[in-house]
Amino acid sequence: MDAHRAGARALVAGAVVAALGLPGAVHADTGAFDDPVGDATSVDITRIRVAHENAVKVSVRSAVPLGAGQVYAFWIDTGRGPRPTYAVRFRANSDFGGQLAVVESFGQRPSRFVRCPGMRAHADMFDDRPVWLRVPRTCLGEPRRVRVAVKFEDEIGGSVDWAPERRTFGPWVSQ
Ligand SMILES: [Ca+2]
Repeated sequence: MDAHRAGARALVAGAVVAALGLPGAVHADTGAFDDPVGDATSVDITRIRVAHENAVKVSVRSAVPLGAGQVYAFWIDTGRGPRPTYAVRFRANSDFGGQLAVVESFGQRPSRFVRCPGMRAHADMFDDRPVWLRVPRTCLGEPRRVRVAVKFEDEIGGSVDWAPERRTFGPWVSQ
């Protein structure tokens, strides 16, 4: 075996160890659920993926291109009882405020806002990437598990698509 190949094998072995988890490695869980294609017209969610790591990252695939006049709304439930539900709304290709709204339920006005400088979002009409929202766990009060609901709305055409269902959360995703 030449030195180059031996080095490559050592690199692969190192990658496997990292994937199996070393002491102190971040445990992570992911969840995904599908939404029907064609259940809405000018907005149409097809798949939601939730990764719960140091941050909660929600990625949303869509069957139709993003456009102006659309609003992407996310709710993150952090647990039963007094643990809050957070809500974030943004538009494609627009400035993102970096504030999490705390809400009692779907459709209610926020009771307060949480500043979250590490929060990031992506929604670009000029690329094919999913719309995504990334919220550090520290901003969410370090929840043990989360579940997510997403609504895409076209304010011009009036088309609305919820995932998984109207005012319904998807499955819990533990950290
Ligand atoms: Ca859909």
